[in-house]
Amino acid sequence: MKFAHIADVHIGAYYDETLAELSSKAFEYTIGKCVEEKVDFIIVSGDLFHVSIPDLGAVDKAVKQMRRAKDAGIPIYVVYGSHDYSPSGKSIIDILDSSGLVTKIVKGRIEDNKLRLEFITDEKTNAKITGISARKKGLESKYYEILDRDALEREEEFKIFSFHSGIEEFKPRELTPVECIPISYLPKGFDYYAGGHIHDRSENTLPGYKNVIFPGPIFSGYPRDLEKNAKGAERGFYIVTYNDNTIKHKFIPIKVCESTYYEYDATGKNSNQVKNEFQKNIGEIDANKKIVLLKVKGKLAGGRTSEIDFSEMKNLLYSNGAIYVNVNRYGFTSSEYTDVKVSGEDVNLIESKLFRENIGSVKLEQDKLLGKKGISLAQNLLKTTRLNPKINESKKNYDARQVDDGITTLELKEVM
Ligand SMILES: [Mn+2]
Repeated sequence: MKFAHIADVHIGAYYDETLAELSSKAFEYTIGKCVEEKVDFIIVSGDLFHVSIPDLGAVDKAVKQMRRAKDAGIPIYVVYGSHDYSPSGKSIIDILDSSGLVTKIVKGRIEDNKLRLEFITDEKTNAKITGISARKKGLESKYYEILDRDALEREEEFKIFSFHSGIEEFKPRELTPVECIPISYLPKGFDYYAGGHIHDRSENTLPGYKNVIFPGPIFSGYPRDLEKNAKGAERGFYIVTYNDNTIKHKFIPIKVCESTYYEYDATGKNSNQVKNEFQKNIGEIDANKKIVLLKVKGKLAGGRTSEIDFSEMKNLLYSNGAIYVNVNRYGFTSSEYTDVKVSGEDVNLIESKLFRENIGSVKLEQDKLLGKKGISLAQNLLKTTRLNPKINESKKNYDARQVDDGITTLELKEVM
C-alpha cells in the first residue's frame, strides 16, 4: 500500500498573480508526483482551499489536477480545514464531493450524545479511513469530547485518522494563540495519523500514538509561511508505504521558487539614515527570479516612518529581477507618534492581541463571552463580517448571509 498525505494547500490564498501561479504550480507538482509514484490514494488533512468559496480561476486549475488523479485511478479523501469549512451553507469541498472528484472522510452521527464515526474503506487497498474536520477556530474540540473512541479502536485493519487541529503535546512554541487539542482526544492505535492545520512540518510519536504527521503547506497559505520559506523552511508532503506490517513515511520536498529574506532594525536611527542604508543594502540583494521579503522593525529616533518610500525600494528590487516583493513593517514605529499600541507580525496575531488587551475592560456575564472563549468568539465574528459578497450575489442575500453567519458564530438561535 502506498498513499500520499497532503495538508494546508490553501488554494486561492493569493490575489497576487505570481503567488497564485506558484501556489497552483506546487499543487500540480504534488499531483504529478502522486501519479508518477502510483500512490493508491491521497489524503488531504484540511485547508485544501483557502476559503469555503474560493476564486473560480484557482478552483479550475486545482480541479484539472484532481481530475488527473482521478483518471489515474487515485481517489482523494478530504476533511475540511478551518479555512474551507463553512459554518452556514456549502463549501467548495461539498461540490467536489458531489461531483465525485473527492470523497469527504467524515461520516457519522450523534447518538445518545456520542459521536459515532464510520470508516470509509478504500476499495483497492482495504485501508480504513476516518477523521474529524475542523470547524472555525478550534470549535471541533466539542466533537472530540463526545467521540466514541472505543468503537474506532476496535477496528483491526490498517487504519488512518485524518484531522485538522493542533496537538497540545506537539505545539510549536510560537503558537500560543492557537487552540490545540490534547493527544488523548484522538483514538489510540491507528497506523497513521494524518494531521493538518499546523504550518510547520513535524513527525511525532507518543505511547499509543505512532506516526502523527503534520506535512505543513506545500507552498504557503499566509505571508508568515512565505517568510518561513525564505528563512529556509522545507515545504512538501508525505508519501507513506505499508509493506509487511511496516510503515515508512517519506517527505517529498517541493520548491516552486527561490526566496530571500532581509531584516532591517531601525532602532535609534533617523528616517534619513534608514532611507540611505536600507536602499543601499537591498540594492545588494540577489533578487533575480526570487520572492524577496523585507522586514523593517524598531523605533525611529527621529523623523517619521512615512518619510520612507517603500514603493521605491520595491521597484528597485523588481528592476533587479524579483518576481514578488513584500515589505513587512508592522513592527516599525517612530517616537513622534505613539498611536500604534499593538504590534505583531501578522493581522491575526495583532487582532488577537487587541482583543486580549481589551476584553478585561468590558463588563460581561456570559461565560462564552469571557476570557479565551470571548477572544476567539470575537475573532470569529470579525472574520465572518469580513467575508466579501460572492460574485453576482445580491445585497439582500449577502446581508442575510452575514446575519446567518453571525448568528451561527455566536451560537445563537433566531427566534421567529
Ligand atoms: Mn492551514
